[in-house]
Amino acid sequence: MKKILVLNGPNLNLLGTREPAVYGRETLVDVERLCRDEGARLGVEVECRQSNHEGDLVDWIQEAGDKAAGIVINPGAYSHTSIAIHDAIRAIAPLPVAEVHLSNIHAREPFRHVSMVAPVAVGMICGFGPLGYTLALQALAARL
Ligand code: CA2
Repeated sequence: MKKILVLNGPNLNLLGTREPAVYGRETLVDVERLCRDEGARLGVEVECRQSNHEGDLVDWIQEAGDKAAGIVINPGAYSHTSIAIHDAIRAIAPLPVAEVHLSNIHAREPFRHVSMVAPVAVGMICGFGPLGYTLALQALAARL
């Protein structure tokens, strides 16, 4: 069975504990369960990982180049700053990467309007909360 890696970046381990008005009430455990359930429905294996460290995300993106059919990534605040994550995604091309954000980054502070990941992603979904992860999984599964 083909595998899709779902990666979450810094502070997303805090989901459901603070800032519910921005990020909702669902925890990371809830979001990861939603992703695995959607994977089962789509007939793909979903493996979920979260890290607060940029290098972990870079290592996992590189690994996925050998063992996964695609990546769904919410790079958190690294979306706006990380040339390292941009380069790692470029390095595994043409493996498809879908970028997800829970919040609508374009309706927030100007520093969130730019994503370093968007130019190397096949697409980006933002503003739909956890549903965005399921939409991204559907989009990747449709390409397999
Ligand atoms: O909207 C998103 O998914 C973000 O990637 C979330 C990041 C933020 O830096 C991006 O601009 C947009 C922040 C994740 C922080 O998550 C928290 C969750 C609960 C409490 C505090 C932070």
